[in-house]
Amino acid sequence: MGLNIVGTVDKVNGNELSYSNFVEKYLSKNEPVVITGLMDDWRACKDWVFDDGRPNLQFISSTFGTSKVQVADCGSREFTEQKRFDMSVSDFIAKWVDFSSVEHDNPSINKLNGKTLLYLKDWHFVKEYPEYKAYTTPLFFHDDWLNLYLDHYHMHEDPDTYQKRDDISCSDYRFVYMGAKGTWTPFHADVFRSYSWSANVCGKKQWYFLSPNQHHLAFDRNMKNTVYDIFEEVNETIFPNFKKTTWLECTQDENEIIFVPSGWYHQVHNLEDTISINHNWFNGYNLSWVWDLLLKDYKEATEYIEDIKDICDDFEGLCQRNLAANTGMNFYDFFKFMLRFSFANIVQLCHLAKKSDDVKWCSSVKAKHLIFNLESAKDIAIKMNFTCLSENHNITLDFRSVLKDPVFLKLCCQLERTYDFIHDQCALMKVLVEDLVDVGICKLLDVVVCNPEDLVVFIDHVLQNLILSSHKR
Ligand SMILES: O=C(O)CCC(=O)C(=O)O
Repeated sequence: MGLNIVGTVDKVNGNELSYSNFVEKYLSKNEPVVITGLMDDWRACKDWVFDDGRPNLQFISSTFGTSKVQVADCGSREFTEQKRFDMSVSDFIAKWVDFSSVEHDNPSINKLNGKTLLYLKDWHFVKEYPEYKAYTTPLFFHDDWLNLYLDHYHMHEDPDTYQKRDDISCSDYRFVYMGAKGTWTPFHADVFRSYSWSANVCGKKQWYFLSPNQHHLAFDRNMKNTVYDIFEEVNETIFPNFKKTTWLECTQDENEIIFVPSGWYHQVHNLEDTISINHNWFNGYNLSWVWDLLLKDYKEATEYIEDIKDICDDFEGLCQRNLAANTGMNFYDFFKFMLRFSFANIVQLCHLAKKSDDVKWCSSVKAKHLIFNLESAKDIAIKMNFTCLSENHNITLDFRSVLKDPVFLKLCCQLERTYDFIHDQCALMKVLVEDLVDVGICKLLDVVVCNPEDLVVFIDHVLQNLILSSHKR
């Protein structure tokens, strides 16, 4: 039975789309879109591609060949993913060239010998080659708290896995993907239920999207696993509702960028030899997706070891450790992340209030954005308040010492640059720490936040004070 395709994805010219339109139509509505016209100046599009659109594999192999990367075997499944192994870029490219020459002589080789079809995935290219500047992140995707955070902090630090701290695999979510025609990615939703964007440097991809309000239809009876390949013969006994699903389909061409919203399950096929760049990211608009996933995974982690609860000294600690191991972060990691971003948004807002002579400063687009961010952090803190986090106060951040932390101040400066760039359309400017911390926020300096409830009170306090004081000017 084929898929029931009911629509396609909007395609818009990025040069005719304003940031506020992108937010209004796609980011806040959580709808996919393909954006054209934003990759003209990318170095990757010149260096990595021949004039006829084929990937310049020789260039990539000779320039980056020694890098160690993860390669998926598209013909073999391991649990819910394709089987992966490590390889050097030059070995991967040698096998790709070899495969393509065989395939050229025998076009049906894909089906005969699917095991040879290799797909390079999740190459942390920017981390490995920071000086090379293969591309610039388009304006629409700049408000990226995930990668900004990981440039300054670790998402999860566990004494047991201390030696792995510098492991490049969780250092950021900025990737290069490369694969021959026929390579593909099985049905999934993205890590942390983040947004992603994916840009075709060369080649063509076919995307199949299932909207979040239908994702339950693709799960098994226990809501544990989804279908692996939407084109295989789906077993009706295991997946009784799959036949009711309806799909969006979309072809993404060379030099087009697709925005994948939070929680949309998708499957992707390379219709030609393809190289793509993609980022996973989240911000104030989809933070609630991250929290909802953590809560769901926490419940599953707890249920899984329920039978040892009575004999376990620190059952809650074990659940949080398992959550971090499975999902990549636990409640405490996420709360710390939220605190730092809430503080950073408060610093920006105070700075904006201080430097503006206009009493209407808080109705500027930038101020509204910062207020929105704080409101969404507050909404999540309210939800978090009903969890174990409200009882176990083992996270304490006081505003005064956070403001003295050079790493936090660097993050703040980057966030300020980001919002200047997005809203004032000025080039990415250096922001000085001295400008930022001179914020006249003395009254806030003694605030100490230990739990979600404190965070809610703090955000309310800041918003009321700043906005009230702007009316009094
Ligand atoms: O390009 C691919 O094969 C998969 C990309 C993907 O799933 C994503 O960007 O979310």
